[in-house]
Amino acid sequence: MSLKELKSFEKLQKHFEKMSSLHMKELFLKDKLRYKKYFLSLGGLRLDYSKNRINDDTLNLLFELAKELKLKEKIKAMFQGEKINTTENRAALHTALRNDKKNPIYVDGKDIMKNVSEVLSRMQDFSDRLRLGQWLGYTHQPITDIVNIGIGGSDLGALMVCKALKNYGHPRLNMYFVSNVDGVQLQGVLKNIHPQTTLFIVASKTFATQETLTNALTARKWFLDYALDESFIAKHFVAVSTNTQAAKNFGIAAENIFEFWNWVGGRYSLWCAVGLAIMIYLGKENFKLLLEGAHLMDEHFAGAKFEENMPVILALLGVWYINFFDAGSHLIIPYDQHLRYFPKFIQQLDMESNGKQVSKSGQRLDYDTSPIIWGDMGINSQHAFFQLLHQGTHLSPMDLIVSLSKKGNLPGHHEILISNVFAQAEALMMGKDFKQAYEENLAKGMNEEEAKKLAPHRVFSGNRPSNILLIDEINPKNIGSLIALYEHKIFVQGVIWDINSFDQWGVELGKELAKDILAKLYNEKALKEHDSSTNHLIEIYKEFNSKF
Ligand code: G6Q
Repeated sequence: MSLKELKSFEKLQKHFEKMSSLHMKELFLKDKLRYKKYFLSLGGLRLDYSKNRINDDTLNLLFELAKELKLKEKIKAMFQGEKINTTENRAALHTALRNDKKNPIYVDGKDIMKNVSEVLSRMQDFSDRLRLGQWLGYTHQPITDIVNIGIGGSDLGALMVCKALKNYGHPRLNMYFVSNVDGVQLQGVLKNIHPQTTLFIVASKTFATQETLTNALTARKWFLDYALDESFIAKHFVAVSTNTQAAKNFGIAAENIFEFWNWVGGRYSLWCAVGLAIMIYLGKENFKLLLEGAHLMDEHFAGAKFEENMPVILALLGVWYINFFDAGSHLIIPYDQHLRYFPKFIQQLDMESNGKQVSKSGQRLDYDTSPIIWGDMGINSQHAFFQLLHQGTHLSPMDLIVSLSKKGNLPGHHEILISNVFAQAEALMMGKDFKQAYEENLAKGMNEEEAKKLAPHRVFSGNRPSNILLIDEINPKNIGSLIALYEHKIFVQGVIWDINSFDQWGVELGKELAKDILAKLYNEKALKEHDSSTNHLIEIYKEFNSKF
């Protein structure tokens, strides 16, 4: 049965017809307790979702929809390790990676918690030695620079967390992340580091990703050109992978390989060995707090009733806008400089998970799924694309994220930051009508004709939804909770849309074609026929570079 045929969906459709013409201003006027009713907190996170185009009926119908789709049972299935990633026949058990009670969780009849603990303690031992200056390079010098080579899920999570928690980073360590196969990125990093004091982490779930292996091979050559002896590689290269054999074949010593498992999706993997860079930089205690924060959100998600469940509410609000208001995008707008990579991280997490067009059973869907996730730093965006958000023709719901704590900020800066967050949300919701704009123009000294002419350009329709997510302070525990909040929000939406949030076939086709085109660029035997435009472009490239 399609989502659209469900009883609760039909009821929501009717309800939408009423709600779509209501202005939030009126809802606030009608219900004095709205600010309090639509507010939740958990650990160091507080969510104000009162500035949404909803009332109690909306929420109740959305909860009914979730119940009709057996959300509770599906959450349980994920936590218990059922193979919910059906197209790859795998569980999706990132929650097991932060299962601090270590209660057994079974995959194929085997308790996976033993392996999780073992790898975690190897990571702890390694990062301790490195941080204490006991893990030495081949000339007996402590490591000062860490280069994580990986892409997508093997890059963005570690990069985002290391940037977010820079204040907790080890003062001796410089962290670099290389993902692009455009050599400019790696060259830029190599200029700043020295082979004697650098550790490369080659992070790749499959250990078959062309970009990562190319960058790793170039880094290896750069190292050996200086160090001259292959046996020194063991002091300067470690790998993170589910494919330990491929990592060994690459030349990484068995004791330098940190394993993870196919039941951890790439974009959900920062909690295990893919987070090695994080653990080295922040230390094992802070890594533990990151896991604890995520675990707190896990327990809340699995245990709280829908009415009080942060990920469930965020997800259902998204469904409300995407499937009823036809909102095609959703914005992630952090205001704290530390969170500047957060939109990029959520972009992958959401769009790779829920950017799907068929149901779990392979039926073409007749409703929209993942919105286009976009966003950037709030203050900067206000001076750039916020124009469209206030006065454009698209409805783009958003999450505005900011920390409450001003600790460590420059005097007077944090207050300006906060006042902008609150002001934006208010302006988006309240807007400004023609009468207000006209009267303001008159007050500025315009004559009636001028005031009337300019007024439409100064009208803000308002009624534009936003969630405000307040983080008490940017610390490892709260960042753990924040990431898990979005992981679970995305899971809930996947359940509502009946899609597999844990595969990513969409990234495969381009990879295959690129390999074939690469062979053509080198005049090697290629297997595929390409279209005339692609063949033309290949010829242009070859001819252009034949001169060099
Ligand atoms: C994540 C995706 C994808 C993946 C990269 C890198 O969920 O599967 O972003 O992480 O393609 O893959 P490897 O880790 O296998 O190199």
